Amino acid sequence: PKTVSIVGCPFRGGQSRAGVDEGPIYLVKAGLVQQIEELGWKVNFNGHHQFEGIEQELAPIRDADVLGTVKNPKLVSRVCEAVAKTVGDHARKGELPLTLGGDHSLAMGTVSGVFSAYPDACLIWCDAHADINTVESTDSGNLHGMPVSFLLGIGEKLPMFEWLKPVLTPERIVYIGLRDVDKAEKKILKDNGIKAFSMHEVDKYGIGKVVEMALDHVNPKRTLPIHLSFDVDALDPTVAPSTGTPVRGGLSFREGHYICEAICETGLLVGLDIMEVNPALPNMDDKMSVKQTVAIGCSLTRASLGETLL
Ligand code: LYS
Repeated sequence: PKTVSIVGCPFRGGQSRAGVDEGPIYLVKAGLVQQIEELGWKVNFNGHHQFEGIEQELAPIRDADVLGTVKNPKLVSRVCEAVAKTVGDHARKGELPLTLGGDHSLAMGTVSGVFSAYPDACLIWCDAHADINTVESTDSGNLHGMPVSFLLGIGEKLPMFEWLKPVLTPERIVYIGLRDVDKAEKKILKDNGIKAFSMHEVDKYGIGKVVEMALDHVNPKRTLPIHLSFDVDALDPTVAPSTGTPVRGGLSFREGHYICEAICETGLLVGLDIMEVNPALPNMDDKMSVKQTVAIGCSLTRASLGETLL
C-alpha cells in the first residue's frame, strides 16, 4: 500500500475509564497526518469515525446493556462491526488502514476488517495484557480484555456478536510485551498453544531476537501480510503513562520502536492499530505525561510506516 487511511475511533465502551475516546483526537491534533505524509505516504483522513448514531440509538438500553458480567456488549459489537467494515473497505482498496483508538476492544473490528481482505494475514499483538479473556473467564467484564478470544472463536458466543467470524487461528497470532496475564488467560494461552513473548523473554533474549522469533513463528517465510495491533501499555508506564491499565516492567522507548521498525522492514504491514492512549490519565493536570504519551503514539506510528533513525 502507498496510501494510509486513518480510521480515528473515539470510543471507550470496552472499558470503564473516561478519556480514552479522546486518544485519536489528540494524536491527530499532534500532527500525525502531516508526519505520515512527510514519510512519503498519501494520507486519507476524513475526520474521526462517528459513533454517535450508534450511541444515540442504543441510549434507551444504556444501563441495561450488560449480559451476565459483560459490559456494553451491544454497543461494542455495533461499533466494532462498523469499524470492521470501514477497515475492510480500505484494505480491499489496497490502502493501509491505521486505526487510532480508543480502547482495544476495537481490535475485534480492525482485525476482522484486515483479515477479510487478507485471509492469510498474521497478527502481532504488542501489549502488557493478553486481552484473551472469554465471557466465562473475565473478572472485569470489560470487553477490551477479550478481543483476542472473540477473534479466535474461543468461549461462549454472544448473540450480538453474530457478525464476528473467527478469522484468527492460534498459530497466526503472536504476543510481545506481556506481563499482566490473568490466571484463566494463562490457561487459554497454554491450551491453545499460543505463542507469547513476555517481558521475561524480552529480558532474556533482547528485543531484536524476540521480534525475529515472533516473525519466525507467525511468518516463517516472511511472505504473509502482517497486522500490528499495538497497545501503548506495552511500553513501561514511565515511557507511556497516559493509558488506562498501566503495568510496570514494560518495554523501553527503544524496544517499542524497534518492534515497529522491524515489522516495517519486512515490507508486509497491511494494518496498524495504535490503541489505549488516554489523555485524561494519569490525571487531567499532568500535561507532561499526556504530551509524552501522545508523542509516543505518533512516533510508534511513524516507525511502523518507515521512519528510520538514519
Ligand atoms: N485482564 C484484565 C481484564 O480482562 C485487564 C485487561 C486490560 C486490557 N487493556 O479486564
